[in-house]
Amino acid sequence: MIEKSKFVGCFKGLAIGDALAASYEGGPVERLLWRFLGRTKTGQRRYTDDTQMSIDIAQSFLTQKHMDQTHLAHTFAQSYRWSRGYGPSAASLLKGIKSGQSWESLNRKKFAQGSMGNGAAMRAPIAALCCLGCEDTLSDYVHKSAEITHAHPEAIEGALLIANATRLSLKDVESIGILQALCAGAVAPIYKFRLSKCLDYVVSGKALPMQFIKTEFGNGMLASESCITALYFAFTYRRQSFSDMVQAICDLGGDADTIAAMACAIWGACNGGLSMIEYDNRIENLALVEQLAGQIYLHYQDRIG
Ligand code: F2R
Ligand code: MG
Ligand code: MG
Repeated sequence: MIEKSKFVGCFKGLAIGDALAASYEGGPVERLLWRFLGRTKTGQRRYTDDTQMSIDIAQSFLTQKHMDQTHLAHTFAQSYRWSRGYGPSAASLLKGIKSGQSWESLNRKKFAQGSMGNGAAMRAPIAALCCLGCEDTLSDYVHKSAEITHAHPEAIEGALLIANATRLSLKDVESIGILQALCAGAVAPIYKFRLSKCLDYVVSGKALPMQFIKTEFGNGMLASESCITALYFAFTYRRQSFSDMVQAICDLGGDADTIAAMACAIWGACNGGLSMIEYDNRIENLALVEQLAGQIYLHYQDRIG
């Protein structure tokens, strides 16, 4: 049986990583903007779209008890606020849903195959939590939660990779075993290539220079430019300090909040939430995040009897 602390660590890790790395995302304009938006009135670090959409997945699951794409699409749309820093096509899709259009009519409107941004992968750890205990539903659940906003096969595969890495981390599978399993199941050539390199580097245990990590795995907003980067950090730092991992991701820059959200969720799934207590009063709404993780855990307990 998986401990509750691992569920809490996964969800809190996602929110903490997102909030701490948000001011390192993007170029000078985005960083400057976040200096004005990045704190609550009481001085806590604000989280971004990564955490908000993860909260939406949790709340929709806890209300509906199963994957209901229409309900989830409306939950995403109702939570949308420009000040959370959503991706541009995600923002216009969510505004379209809010104005009464269906997600099915919008998710291939801007790009013929749909968005291949990392916006589905960034919330995939929480989809994985919702499926623990009946894991044969995981692929379908992640696919359906992703395609509302991200129909492109690379966005969906990125979400599946992050969800499966989370699931296996919760179960204490060793990092090499997790990466081997992900390599064996990879479909898109870019993921096969980057995963096999990631496996080699994690096996070698050597710290890689930042520029090299950027060239090998990417640090951009596409799923293919950020998911393997997050896996590299999560498994390289698995037995090291959480704050050192977050600092390294901030130093890498680019899509730092999202790489941190995914890596920190997996780190938390491996190590549990106790080592994150120091952040409790420093990050917006962590009590809600912890409460949602606890409620999802109750469903897991019910399922496994
Ligand atoms: N939006 C942000 N940050 C704003 C600052 C970023 C900065 N300008 C920068 O360039 O680094 N952060 C949040 O958005 C990311 C998640 O994005 P999501 O939800 O995937 O959004 P979207 O709009 O669907 O995709 C992002 C961009 O990817 C490119 N793209 C997507 N699909 C494409 C396709 N089929 N063909 C070509 N390009 C495609 C577009 O440029 C999209 O705008 C996270 O970082 C989150 O923190
Ligand atoms: Mg974000
Ligand atoms: Mg981001």
